[in-house]
Amino acid sequence: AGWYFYSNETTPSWKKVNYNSVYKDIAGLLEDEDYDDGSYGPVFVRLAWHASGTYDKKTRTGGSDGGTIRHTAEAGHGANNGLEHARDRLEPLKKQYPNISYADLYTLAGVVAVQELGGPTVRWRPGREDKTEADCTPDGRLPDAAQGADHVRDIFYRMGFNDQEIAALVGAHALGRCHTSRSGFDGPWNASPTSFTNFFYTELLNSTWVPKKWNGPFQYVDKESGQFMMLPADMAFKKDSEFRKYVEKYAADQDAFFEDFAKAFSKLLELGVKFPEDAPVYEFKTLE
Ligand code: ZEM
Repeated sequence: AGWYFYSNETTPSWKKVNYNSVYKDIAGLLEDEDYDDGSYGPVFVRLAWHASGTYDKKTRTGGSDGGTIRHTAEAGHGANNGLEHARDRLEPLKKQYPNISYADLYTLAGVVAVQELGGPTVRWRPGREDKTEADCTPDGRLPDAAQGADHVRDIFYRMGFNDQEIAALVGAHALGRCHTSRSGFDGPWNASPTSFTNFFYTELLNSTWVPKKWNGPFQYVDKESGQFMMLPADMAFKKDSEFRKYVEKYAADQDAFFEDFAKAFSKLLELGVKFPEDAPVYEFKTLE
């Protein structure tokens, strides 16, 4: 007795968080009629993806563990422009749940957004730990929208994905839009940017895509209305025959897309994470 100098508090912080409650509170932050198309969902998905997509399987560096995307060094990478909107929106929840790591909060926000905007259930585990600015990865690990299939493969093979998984992941471009103030590109991919659908694939195949006439970076618009867009990297999924097989499959079969997206997105959010052995897998119920 009286031996223990250290606190006898043994519960790790990740176990002190009610994740069902965090899920509900993130869901409560999605809608805002004054922001973009009325929802923070798309930018939450992009935050979760960019937090995770720095992973390099060879050096086992990067990934969502560490929550390093919040540090100036990484937040300042060009590809991460605009993600402060998502981080700032989530910040009150970090105050409300001081035991959740930023790394868990940002990845969970992506899961909530996918599910609440009508997408599939995405399996998610807690237990990521935050790291310091020194753990930020160098710039250049995320894909460049101006490039094609070879570049897309280089980037996603580095993370450990195959062609099928890459084609499933890019279906997230059913959500949200490009902002000239963030990436330089402009416009939404389809008419329902706050619903998780297989419309990325149907639009890609069924619309005629022509170069946009403007002074901005090279991109495509649909010939008929001029309202919707594709990035050069998106068009690679139509032109490349291996990617296109999956585009055709997911355009024809929304259930197949949902199933494959859920698996690949869950894998993305876990790249490089050393989870505690007793971290449970959550399959959250969608609200309402
Ligand atoms: Zn995106 N993405 N992305 N992406 N992305 C943008 C927006 C969104 C690429 C890309 O360059 C861009 C994945 C893959 C790839 C989302 C999710 C996912 C934007 C526009 C660009 C330029 C940013 C802006 O201006 O606000 C490229 C080249 C990709 C690989 C081929 C994957 C994988 C994603 C998730 C699984 C989402 C949801 C958006 C919309 C964000 C918003 O704010 O509306």
